[in-house]
Amino acid sequence: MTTNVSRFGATKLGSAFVGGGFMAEVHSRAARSAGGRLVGVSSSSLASADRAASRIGAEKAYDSFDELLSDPAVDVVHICTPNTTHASLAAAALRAGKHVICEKPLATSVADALALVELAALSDAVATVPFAYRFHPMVREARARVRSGASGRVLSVQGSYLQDWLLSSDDDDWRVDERLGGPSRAFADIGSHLCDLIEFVLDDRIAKLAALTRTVFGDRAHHKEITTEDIVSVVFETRAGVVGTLMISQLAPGRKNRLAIEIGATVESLVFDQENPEYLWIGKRVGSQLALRDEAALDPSAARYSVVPAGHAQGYQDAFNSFVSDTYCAVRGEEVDGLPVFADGLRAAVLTKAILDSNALGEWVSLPEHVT
Ligand code: SOE
Repeated sequence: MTTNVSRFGATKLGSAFVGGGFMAEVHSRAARSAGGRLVGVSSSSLASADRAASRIGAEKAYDSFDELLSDPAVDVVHICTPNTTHASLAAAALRAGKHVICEKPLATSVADALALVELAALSDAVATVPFAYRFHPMVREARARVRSGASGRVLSVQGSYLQDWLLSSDDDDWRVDERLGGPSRAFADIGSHLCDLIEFVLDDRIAKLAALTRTVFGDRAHHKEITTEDIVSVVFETRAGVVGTLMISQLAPGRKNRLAIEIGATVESLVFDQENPEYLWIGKRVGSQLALRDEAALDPSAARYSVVPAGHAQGYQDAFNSFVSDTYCAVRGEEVDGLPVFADGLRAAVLTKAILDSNALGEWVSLPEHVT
């Protein structure tokens, strides 16, 4: 892999993007903010790669993904294409010796996700999946409080991830189509973020779950006979014995991107809401507090992700920038804590399968301990 030396003398990593939609824009802003050189874009056609390259300010459009992979100026490949293409693109990028950031779901089957984890382990590449909500400072603060024991013993968790952008049958998107999105939609798309965040903050794993899924609209504007789910509800227990519930819906009026977790522990409750990410509610029997991000008061592991001074609101793109920045730090050989890697993408695939199996069987499903 070649790297590019910036005029400041620092090593600039060459970033390339596959796909030209909303997520490619988010990735490209983050890559630029992490000091990446936006080398190029490949998409479904040269014309759409060209449009995406000028929109995000990348140097060139590639005619094909192969051309992107054979460009020695590319160090990191950002995969931002429809879900069912992720696994083969990520595998090709790893085989070409590139570092990879692959959008979630990493793969739409456990077998494919496992194969990618194994392939990444055989290379010296950094291979990450953007579970970017881990990079909100108040999430890190919650994690630090749980880890240090300040919150006491965790007893319960209540999580929800609610959106309304698919609320009506007129709303449509490639994600509803199993052939592009994979067999699970609401869970793989947003429920996976929720479970990742819960397991990350608790440093624990869901051990067994019972799920109920619902496809409200079998027909949408451009898709018929839709099988992917709009709503998922889950009851679960973790390995440490924490009991929890989840509600995941893409048909929740007024909720735009509301990922919320409430942890109930013996000393305090902790509530994080990604539509209000500057705050952590620390609930106590006496003296509850709505804590505003203030780096002076945060655990150092959380203060690291406070990127503008307290009182100057930071949010989604900042968390994403921090994720890409940490990925690039890892590429440069620096140690970073809590980077979501391909094994975390595999974990999401395992959970997704458990959700679909539990719904189909109408039974509790235990998660395999040995996989992740
Ligand atoms: C759409 O549901 C979406 O863009 C997801 O695909 C992202 O992962 C989530 O962060 C925001 O919502």
